[in-house]
Amino acid sequence: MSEHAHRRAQRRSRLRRSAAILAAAAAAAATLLAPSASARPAPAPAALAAAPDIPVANVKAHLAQLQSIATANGGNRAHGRTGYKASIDYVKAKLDAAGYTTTLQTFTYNSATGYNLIADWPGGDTSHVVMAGAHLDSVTGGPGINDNGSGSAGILETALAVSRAGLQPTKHLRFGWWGAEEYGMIGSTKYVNGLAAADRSKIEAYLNFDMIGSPNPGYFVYDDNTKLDTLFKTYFSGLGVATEPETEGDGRSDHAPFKNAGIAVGGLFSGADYIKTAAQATKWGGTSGVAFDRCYHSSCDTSANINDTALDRMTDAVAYAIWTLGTETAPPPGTVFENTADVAIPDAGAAVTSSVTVSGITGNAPAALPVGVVIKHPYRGDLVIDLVAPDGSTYRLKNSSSDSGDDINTTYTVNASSEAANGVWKLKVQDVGAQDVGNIDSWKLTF
Ligand code: DTR
Ligand code: ZN
Ligand code: ZN
Ligand code: CA
Repeated sequence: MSEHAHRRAQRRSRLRRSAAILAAAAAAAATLLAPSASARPAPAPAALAAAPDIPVANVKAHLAQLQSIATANGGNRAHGRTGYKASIDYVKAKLDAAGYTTTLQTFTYNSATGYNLIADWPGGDTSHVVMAGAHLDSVTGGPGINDNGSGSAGILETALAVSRAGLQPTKHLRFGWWGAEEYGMIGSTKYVNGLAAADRSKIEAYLNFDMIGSPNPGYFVYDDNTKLDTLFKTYFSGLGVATEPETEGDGRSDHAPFKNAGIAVGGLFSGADYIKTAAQATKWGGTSGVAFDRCYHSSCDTSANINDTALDRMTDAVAYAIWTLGTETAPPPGTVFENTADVAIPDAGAAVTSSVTVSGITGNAPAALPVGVVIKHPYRGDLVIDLVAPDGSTYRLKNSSSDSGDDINTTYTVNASSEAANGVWKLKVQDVGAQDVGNIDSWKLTF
């Protein structure tokens, strides 16, 4: 038997004796120990001002205008048609009058000129942008009042409420109305791809609102980002309205190009041509066995094709998100982002990871980033440990060795100054030695 194996054998018999003693003690203490919690979310944002109620009558007035525009322009507001440009002109005029800095971005698609409208609210830290967007185009077959006049009017009225309040956010607020979404998110893709990398990384959150007034409504929250998902779920739980994750797939609206660019995305959706189930009708009211919007992409998607309660609730949720995110104050130095969930480490097997989502931190991570690691393992020499930054860069914290000691409870220091602070960081652990097995107990980053 090799010296190494012999030492392990001795350690194992010592461990068996002490394990029996420990087991008895653990049984007594087990009722006192709380099971390890899941990852601790980023610190709750501290909103400096409460969001106002958005008058749904104002939102409906915008929808009436968009309906009139469609009626006057061949029954639609589609890309490349006169009704779309008239819609953009309507929204832009409202924002110019309210003090926004507006930019009309043109592009060509299917040999027709398309338009994006970007509106910046002057002020706020321009290195931290909170953005809300909605596509303004309809299909050619109808006026597109729910799809997507509802989202367009909802963010427009929220933007006007920001102006009425004279809000002075800590972060920079930006709103976008996209062209040619119905042809495959053409306008929003053009916008994102046109951003310099530095400008892209300044967008801390993009919130998308596409169909938020469906006549047989559901309340769906995009589940792409924990913080933004939680923000909307918190709002709706305050109303006593249950929500469901929006699971129709990432590529279904204008948040897709933002997500593909690594920007945190969230949003709300009240349903399209899918059928409301009996359980959903019990939860939300309305009619089961019928589509959330029977007029999806049809000529009957008119101003009569709106559920006012859904539009009201959804638009108030938009305002809540804009006010909360827009007035967040940066977390104080020494903010801890921790994951306390146990993760089993397979013996001499594949690496495992545990994640923490860092948000609200300005700029890059520090040159001396403390990484606190707690691992339960009877032979820590088996373990190789890495820190993985949001962009995938890997930093070696510990190599394997012949260290036969128990457990790891160490704070490593990493020069992570080239890494953007915000995003999903991972601890990656691999057990590379046969026998002896353990688990990640918790780990944390301190900014
Ligand atoms: N594709 C959108 C409607 C749509 C369908 N599923 C989802 C999910 C999330 C947002 C939007 C949608 C359109 O027709 O504009
Ligand atoms: Zn559509
Ligand atoms: Zn849409
Ligand atoms: Ca092992």
